[in-house]
Amino acid sequence: MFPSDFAWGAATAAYQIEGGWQADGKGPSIWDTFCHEEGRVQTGDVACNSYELWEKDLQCIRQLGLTHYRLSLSWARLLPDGTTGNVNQKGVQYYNKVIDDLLAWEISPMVTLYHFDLPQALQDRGGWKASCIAGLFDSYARFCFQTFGDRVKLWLTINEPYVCAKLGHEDGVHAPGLKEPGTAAYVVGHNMLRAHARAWHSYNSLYRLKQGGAVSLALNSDWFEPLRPNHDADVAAVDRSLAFTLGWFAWPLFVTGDYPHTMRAAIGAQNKKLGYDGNPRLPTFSKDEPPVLGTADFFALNYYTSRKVKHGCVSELGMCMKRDREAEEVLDPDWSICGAPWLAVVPGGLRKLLNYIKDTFRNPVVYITENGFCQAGPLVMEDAQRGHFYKETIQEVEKAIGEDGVDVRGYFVWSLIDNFEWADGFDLRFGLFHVDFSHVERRRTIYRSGLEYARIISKYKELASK
Ligand code: GBH
Repeated sequence: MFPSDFAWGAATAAYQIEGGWQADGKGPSIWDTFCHEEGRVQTGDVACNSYELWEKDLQCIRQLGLTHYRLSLSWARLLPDGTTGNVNQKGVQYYNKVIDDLLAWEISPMVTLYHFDLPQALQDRGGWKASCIAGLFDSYARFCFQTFGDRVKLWLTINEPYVCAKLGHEDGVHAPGLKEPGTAAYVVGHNMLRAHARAWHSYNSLYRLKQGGAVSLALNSDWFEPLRPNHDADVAAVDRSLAFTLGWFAWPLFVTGDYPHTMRAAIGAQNKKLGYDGNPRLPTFSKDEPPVLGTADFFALNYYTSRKVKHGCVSELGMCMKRDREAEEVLDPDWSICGAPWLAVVPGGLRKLLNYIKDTFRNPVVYITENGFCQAGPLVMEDAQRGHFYKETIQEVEKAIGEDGVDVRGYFVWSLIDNFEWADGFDLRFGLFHVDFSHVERRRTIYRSGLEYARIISKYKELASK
């Protein structure tokens, strides 16, 4: 049983669906730059064209019977050069319409301020590696609270700082495509926490009383288990894996105001082994800045998959996060893999992770802000396996609430519609609706799994109303 006010949602992100990359005065973002680099084929220039076809998305949302819709704002559409000195009114109008339309149908928006698409103008000033980004982000956040906060009550500042930091600045497979292993990601993660905290404090002191909303940020994490449960080294590797993903951000926000000890110790140990005598790599929070501890009004979790881990032998690697973590990920052969090679289907891992969050991060209110399953290769509209996945996953959430007492308030499927899946372009399809990218109309057609999700929602809504 789910409470009658449980949030049943689906999620998208601006760059992945909107297109209109230079429509009506939008400025370029780092993803525009990245995708236009020579050698890359697919771009989000048009994507699902939601900038022009928002009404079609609204129809999808209504067909599913969602109570909530999670979208992100394109910073560069609102503020083309990233600063509030220059506001693009056409961008404001677009998001006003989206928000008003949702509310007209009694659907609550959950709005992410930043989902990977930094204005290029700010990248040119050092991007997330530069300390000044925290203040710039805070101004943008205040602008959004001021402009949309009368109607938006659920805010996420940043989506997946882990992914921005690591894939964008360590591995270089996401924009801005930097490959600076073992250093930049820690700086970026740090600045993202500083930026988030500043925005939360702004909301808290300037808007909370009047607007009455809640502000958090979305953290992604897999669930980890030791490959050999009786090996202490594997158990310690699980600890490190959780510390280097979820703990990296959740510890400062929910527990101590600082990074997990495990993380500091592991990085310190590698610095020693490497004879590295530069900076300590993992930054320290300044006492002169607004505190990070306590700046999340709820816990927003993006969960996709699980891993077995074993103590890693990494001496052959140079300085990098993988070496710092010293944990090798192993896929359990019993877990099936869906369309993406990284996505092992493990619905049960979600319940375990939810329990870990309850126990470790002081029993917070939790929203599952993303969870999904994709297909690749030939199109399958009758995707029974995926429908089954949603059903099973939601049952795990139900048990986490009913049997374990985890305070879960909402569940959002990634994603409403097939979209631009970052480094994988349009080849991975996560949507509840198929999008025909070969035609200008970008026709949306519900998958069987979309119908299944709609059925699940209506069943639980009915149960809750009795
Ligand atoms: C989410 O990240 C994003 O928020 C969303 O925009 C995206 O569309 C969705 O996932 C689906 O991918 O290729 O082996 O390097 C989820 C966390 C972390 C999962 C990076 C994929 C890449 C593994 N993602 N990971 S690999």
